[in-house]
This record gives sequence, structure tokens and C-alpha cells, in this order.
Amino acid sequence: MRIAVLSVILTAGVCTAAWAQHAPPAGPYHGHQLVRVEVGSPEMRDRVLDLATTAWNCRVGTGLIDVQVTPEQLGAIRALGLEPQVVIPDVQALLDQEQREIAEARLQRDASWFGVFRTLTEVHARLDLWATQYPTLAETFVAGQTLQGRNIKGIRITAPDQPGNPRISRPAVLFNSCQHAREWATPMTTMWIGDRLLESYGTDARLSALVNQCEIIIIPVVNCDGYEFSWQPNNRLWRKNRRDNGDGTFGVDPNRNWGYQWGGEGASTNPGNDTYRGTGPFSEPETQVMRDFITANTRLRAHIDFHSFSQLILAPWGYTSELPPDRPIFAFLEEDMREGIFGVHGRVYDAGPAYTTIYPASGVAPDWSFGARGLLAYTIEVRDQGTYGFVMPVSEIIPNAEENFEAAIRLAESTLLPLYVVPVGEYPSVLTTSAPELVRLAVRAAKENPATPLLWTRVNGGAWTSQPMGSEVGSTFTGALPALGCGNVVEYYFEAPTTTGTSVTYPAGGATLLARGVDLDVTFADDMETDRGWTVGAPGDTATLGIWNRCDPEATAAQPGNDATFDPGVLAWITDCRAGTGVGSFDVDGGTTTLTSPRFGAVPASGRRVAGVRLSYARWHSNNAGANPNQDTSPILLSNDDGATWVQLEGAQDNAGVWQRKAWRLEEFLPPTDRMRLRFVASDLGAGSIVECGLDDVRVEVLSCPIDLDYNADGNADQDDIACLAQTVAGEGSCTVLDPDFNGDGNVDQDDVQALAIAIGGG
Ligand code: 0X9
Ligand code: ZN
Repeated sequence: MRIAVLSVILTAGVCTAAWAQHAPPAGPYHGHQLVRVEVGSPEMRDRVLDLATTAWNCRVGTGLIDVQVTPEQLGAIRALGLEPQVVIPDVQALLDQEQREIAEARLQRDASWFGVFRTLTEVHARLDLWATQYPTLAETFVAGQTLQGRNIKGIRITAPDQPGNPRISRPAVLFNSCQHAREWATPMTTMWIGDRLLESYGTDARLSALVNQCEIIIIPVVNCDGYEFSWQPNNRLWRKNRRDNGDGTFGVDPNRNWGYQWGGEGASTNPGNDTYRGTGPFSEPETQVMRDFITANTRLRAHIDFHSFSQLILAPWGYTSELPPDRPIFAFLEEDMREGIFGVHGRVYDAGPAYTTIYPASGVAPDWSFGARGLLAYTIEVRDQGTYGFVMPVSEIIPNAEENFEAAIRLAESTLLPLYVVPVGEYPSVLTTSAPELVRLAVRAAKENPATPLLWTRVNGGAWTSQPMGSEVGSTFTGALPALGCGNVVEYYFEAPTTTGTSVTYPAGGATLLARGVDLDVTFADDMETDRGWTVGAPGDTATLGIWNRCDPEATAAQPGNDATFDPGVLAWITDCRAGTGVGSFDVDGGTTTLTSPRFGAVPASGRRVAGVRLSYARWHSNNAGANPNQDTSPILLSNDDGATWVQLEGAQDNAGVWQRKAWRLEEFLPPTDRMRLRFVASDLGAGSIVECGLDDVRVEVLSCPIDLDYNADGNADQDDIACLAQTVAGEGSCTVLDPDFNGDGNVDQDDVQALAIAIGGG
């Protein structure tokens, strides 16, 4: 019975899906508060959402969620043992105040257009005004009509034809807002983009260059019917369009109605729900109009669908946690936009694939724009993070618009690049001698189309040779760096040619990457399948439950059901493998429990010099379940003196819900010795918080090469070699040394000369 109930709750797991049963009444929200609750588990989140009137924002999984509640609902949430913090003490008062602010701002004679929220009529009138004020730059259009017959109006902004640069050859970008009626800050944002571009043309060099080379298309209100409705008394928090669903309910969520993977996760089948998907893909005139508009413009390259609120930059996919083939390109642009936003007013926007960064939702605009039309398409959720939510104070209209302007401009500017060329993964600085290593690069069309990218290499300062890179997935290509003999050096860089003969290199500006050949010795490897001498407990340990043991773990909401996936075994070290009757039965309680490794070495055999030591392990950490989550940090420590002293590698705090592989350069923490130990201190110091830790698959790899003293390669190790290295270090003379970092400390300096002199002896 319990299982049946649970599965019902899980299918309604998206936070917005719980809005159905408790759709806000058409009347005012007297007595309603907005409260922020920390939920430690998906189950707890769903219970809270079931109790609340409506969710204002929330992330998938766990953490903080904001819900609008009546006094009775607040009592019921408290009864769950949670401690809601009041964010908006009186929702109705805030709405009333917003109305007063708007009325007051309108009374001011020289009120700026952006000093107050604007009605649909005002927004459309301003588009028309721009078209008459800037006839050579701006042209309005009507993309089509809404369900109730209102015009979905927009504006195109681009400079007149120029020699060699006609309008019809320019890439286009689309910025739209207000698929959701109540998100009033968003048309103010897209209107600001138009206003700034038009106003700055001819005076601001950066923006003029953009308007010369790109067509910027703005549709400030997609959901005109809903927007108008939200301006009428008592409808301020309306979200959807105004479809009469025929069952007494109104509205389809336009942002669940787009036809790419329509009807999947995170879209409701219930017409009364705020995320109702509609009767079929593109069942609504508003989404049809947008679809046809985007399809007709083959020059469109990028798209931002603006929403409020939460301060997020969201990329495809929304419908699945799988990553799109162009993920590296999306990630690169996200970072660029994030950084641009941060630079304007210091606001932090999180970024990532929509499904995991906010919550699953299918039938959203960017999934279609990217999935069906190949556009680089994003959702941006503007300010704030819940203090005012949909009801932004008018004083924030411009600062919010300014920061999002920067993001929009950066995305538009990116379409003017010849190609998107983005590094994928970390590029190696050492190569083991046993196998070639794959390196990846993402290349995608921007203004031009890519030809096959090349990986250029040269070994030991010889001639450059290139190899065509193979296509891996989507825009990601791979090439192989050679297995190098110890002490050899490969320099490399990537070249991404276009089909028109130009090319882009990575790194840019003629720089190259460098990797040295090394031998790899595994000095310690433990998959925990046999007892290698780990010890449990250390002086000062105080935990009373959840003590480390080596075993096959039993799954709970906080503990893995298996050992790490990185090794084929079944056993791992876990803070008590038993599941018990609930998540809190055998988690760490009452303090710390310490697990210490046997001694292991991290130094090369004699006659070899070390180029680095890699220490890696799989670890589990969970502290987000239970009523009082995220109170604890569990340190992972390293010693090079057999456990007499310790330094911290990391403080495990994150809650990935999976085994995570962590890798470190050991020498960055401590000089490697033959008396190393590793220690994991699982800590439950916060009251009432669930802590589960695990450790598996520890590996220590020493990278080294035989000491080659014959630096001038004349067959002898003698004074001449020391002189040769000294010249190289000083940047003098003609003796060139391939790898002058003799002591392998990362610097080329006198220490290397001294070390070589000592090694050669008699110096
Ligand atoms: O749910 C939405 O449509 C957007 N958030 S809002 O609060 N403005 O309604 C987010 C859509 C982002 N895309 C996905 N989550 N797939
Ligand atoms: Zn929205």
C-alpha cells in the first residue's frame, strides 16, 4: 500500500505539477504569505507542495522552495517538523503596494518609460513609436494573433544594407518574453534591449557593430491575452493563456505546448493545472505563431525566452536529463552570459541544462528551437531569487534589464564569430608512455560552417604534423596525442577551418599546449574487496552510530545500494552499511567516525625523477536528507608522515546522490613520501542531520622518468651537461634543452641546475 501511494506522489514530482489541486482562487490573497522552506528529500518537497496554495519557484530535488500559503497551510507545514521562513509576510499587501507604485509613477510628469511596468497597449505603442523614430533601423511586424485575436507584435532591429553586408546575409537572434502572463519584469527586459540598441546606434561602437552585422528581433509579449488579463483586478498572478478548456478551467501553459517532446515529464495533463500542456503539441495559437515565425526566418541562430524569476540561465534539454550533443557550446555561452550579468551589478545567475538546473519540463520553447530548428536556445529567468518574485519593485526594472541586456548582447555577438570553438575537458600536461591519449574539441557553425578540425602536434621540437579529428558526438571532435617515450615533449594545438578557407585556432594567438611523456607506476590501488589494513576510529571520535565498516551497502534515501561503479566488486567502506527501518536508522550520529588507510608510498623508484603524483578515489557523501539537512562537512585528509600530521584534501559537503570520483595532484598538498596515509572523517555535528559517507577504489599513480643526465646528448654525463642546462635556464647560448625542469617542480630556475649538478656529482 505504501508503495502505491509513493508512486503516485512521484509522478506528480515536478514542483509546478502540484499547483493543480490548489489553484489560487480568483479573489485576492488576504492572509497569504510567501514562505521559504528547506526540504531535505523529494518526498518532503512533494508533501509541502501538496499542502501549499501555489509554488512561486522551486528547484528539482531538494533544498529551498518558496510556497504561498494560508495561515492553515502554514500550520500544516510546521506540523511536518519544518521551520518555514517568511519571505513575503502579506502577499496581498505586496500586490496592493505594486498597484500604488504603478499609479504613483504614472502621475509623475517626466516619468521614464522604464520607471514603471507597462500595459500591453503601452508596450505595443512604444514599438510603433520606435519604428517612426528610427525608420532606417527598426521595423515592426505582427507575427500572428492570439486566441482572443490580439496581435503578437514584434520589432526587427538592424542597420540598413551596407556594401558587402546586405541585411539578408546577417545572422538573426530572437528575444521574446511573457509566455507567462504574470512575469511582468520580462517585457520590460526585452523592451530595454530594443531601447538601448536603437538609442546607442551611431554613438556606442560595440552596439553599433552588432546592429550593423546582426538582426535583433524582439517579441516582448507572446501571451497577450494572459498579460492583459493579469492587469485586471485580482488576476495579477495569472500564468497561462486564456483558453477555455471547456471544463470550467481556463488556460494552457504556452511553455508546455511547444511540439518538441511535447507531453513528457513536467507537464500536466490536468486543464486546471498551471503547467497544463494543452490538447496536443502546438494546440495554441500563441505557440503556433511563434513556431511559424521562427521557422520562416532561416537566418535565426539564437533565441532567448525570458521568464521570471530565479536568476537562472537554462539550456536544453528541459524534457530529459540527457545532455544535448552541443552541450560544450551551450556551457561555453552560459559561462559568457553569466559572467556578463555578474559584471553589471554583481548578481549571480546559476546556469546549466534546464532539467537539472531548475526542474524537468517538456514542451518548452528552447527545446523546440534547438531540437527542431537547431538554434542556440536558452531560457533566462530574471531577478530576483524570491524576495519579491513576480512582484518586482519598480526600482529594480532597470537594473534587472541592464544585466540581462549584457547577456542578450553577448549571445547575439557570438553569432558573429566565424565558428564556435570550445575546449572540451582538461588537456593533459603529462602523457603516459603506454597509450595515446584522446583530446577533444567542440566546433559548431556560427557565421560560417566548419570543415574537419585538425590536431597539430610536434614532438621534441621537430616538424609540425596535423591529423584530421574524428567526429565523436554532436559538435565534439577527437584527436589522439601520441604515447611519448619518457622525457619527450609534445606541443599541440587545434585548428578549426571553415568551409570558406579561414580558420580558428585553439589556443588562440599562436599559443600551444605542452605535454611531457612519463611512466606511470601504480603504488597503491584498493578496490576494498579484500582487507588491506584500513583502521576504523581515531582519538576524539564521538559518533555513536553509523561507524565505518567494509561491506555491501543497503540502499536508503541517503546511502548507496552498491559499491562504486568504477570497480567491478561489491564491497566498499560505508558509514554502517545497514539500511534499517528508515533513512536515520544507521547514519552517522553524535559526532565523528574516522577511517584511515594503510600506509602507502608516493615516490618513484631510485634513479627516477617524479613528474607528479595522482591520488584518486570514489567517495559518497550525503547530508541533504532528513529534517535538518546540510549541517555537516566531512573532511578527507592526507598525511605524509604516517599519520602524525594531516592536511585537508577536501571537505565533502555536496549531495550528488552518486558515487563521485575525485582526483588530486598529491604534490600540491604535501611533498610525496613513502609514508602517506589517507583519512575520511565522517562527521555529524549538526543536530538532526542525516550523514552517510562511503569510500571505494583508491588509487595512487606516480608519474616519473628515469633520470637522464646527458643533457647535451653527447653520450656523457658531465660538466658540459650542467653548463648546457645553466645556459638554457639563463636564456643564453645555443645549447637547447628539451625539458629544462630537471627537478620537476614546475619551474625552470637555478634549482634545476643545482639538482643536475648534484646528480652528476663532482660538480
Ligand atoms: O516552468 C517554466 O516554464 C519556466 N519557469 S517559470 O517559473 N517562469 O514558469 C522554466 C522553464 C525552463 N525549462 C525547463 N525547466 N524545462
Ligand atoms: Zn515563466
